[in-house]
Amino acid sequence: MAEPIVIATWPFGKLAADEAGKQLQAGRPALDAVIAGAQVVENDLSVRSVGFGSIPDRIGRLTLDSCVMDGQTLSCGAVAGLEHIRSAAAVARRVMEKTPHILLVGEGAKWFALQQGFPLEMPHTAEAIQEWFKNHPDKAKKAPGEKTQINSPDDFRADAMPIGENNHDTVTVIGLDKTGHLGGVCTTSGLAYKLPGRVGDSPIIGAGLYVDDQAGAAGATGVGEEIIRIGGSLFIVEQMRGGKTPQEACELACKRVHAAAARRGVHTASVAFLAMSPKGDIGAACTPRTNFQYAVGKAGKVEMVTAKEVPA
Ligand code: SD4
Repeated sequence: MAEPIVIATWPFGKLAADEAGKQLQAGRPALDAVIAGAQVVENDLSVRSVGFGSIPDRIGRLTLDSCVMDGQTLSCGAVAGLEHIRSAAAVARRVMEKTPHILLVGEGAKWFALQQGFPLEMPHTAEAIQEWFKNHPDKAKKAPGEKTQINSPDDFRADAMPIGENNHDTVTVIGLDKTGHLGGVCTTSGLAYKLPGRVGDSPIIGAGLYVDDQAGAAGATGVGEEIIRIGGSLFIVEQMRGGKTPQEACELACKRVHAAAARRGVHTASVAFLAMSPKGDIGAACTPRTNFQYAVGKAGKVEMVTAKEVPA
């Protein structure tokens, strides 16, 4: 019988690790436990980057991205750009279980969620609306009524909020259950003030998450474009399959991100990875100035750990 363990991104990952850890100790399957953990964060309105209450996109819409993956069967499901439905992770799981597909987006994802019995809800809190009016990039930079024009990637990048204290966007939770199976989930509202329609790494299997009992599991957080560019989570899992430890594999992924940035002549963005081997060994790493902390839940206790920064 395996010793259950759970890891989860950022300080709010503690909430997820607490719940998932309890469920793993009680003998629940890894996927059930990690999704239950992620839902605690999705339901916490004070968390401004996961689930309802999050910072909306550039035009004030709150859209959610999520994926789930089962390490035993490689079954997976995802939603992107999901609006007005509270638990993106639960809908992602339904996509996995009830359809032959992996990813549903936008209106289609919402239609599917409604058809599955999820209620339509208002995602904004009063605080989120006020904050959006105060801070969103177009409001700050344009005169009233002036049209927003996006002509180059820099027009958006310059405005995007850096990853910081209030923009820790994704809860990624990975767990090993008593039967030795791995499960993972990633759920987020994406980058604050993102362009409408923008999808990050979090609902992309292989980018924000990858889970395979035979090799290990990995998840990501940070600027999703840079994670997608290197296929971050699958890269880490394949490194573990090839014999690297979870720590070595996460550090190699950061080096890939640095190399990809150098090839475009730009500074490396904030990204962070965490990983778990099939036996429950863990690792994590991030790019400089990311200050990536993650929660580790084991034997009924949860502690926060700061990840190693990998220099360019
Ligand atoms: C995204 N990876 O949408 C997410 C955001 C995030 O810390 O995790 N930020 O790109």
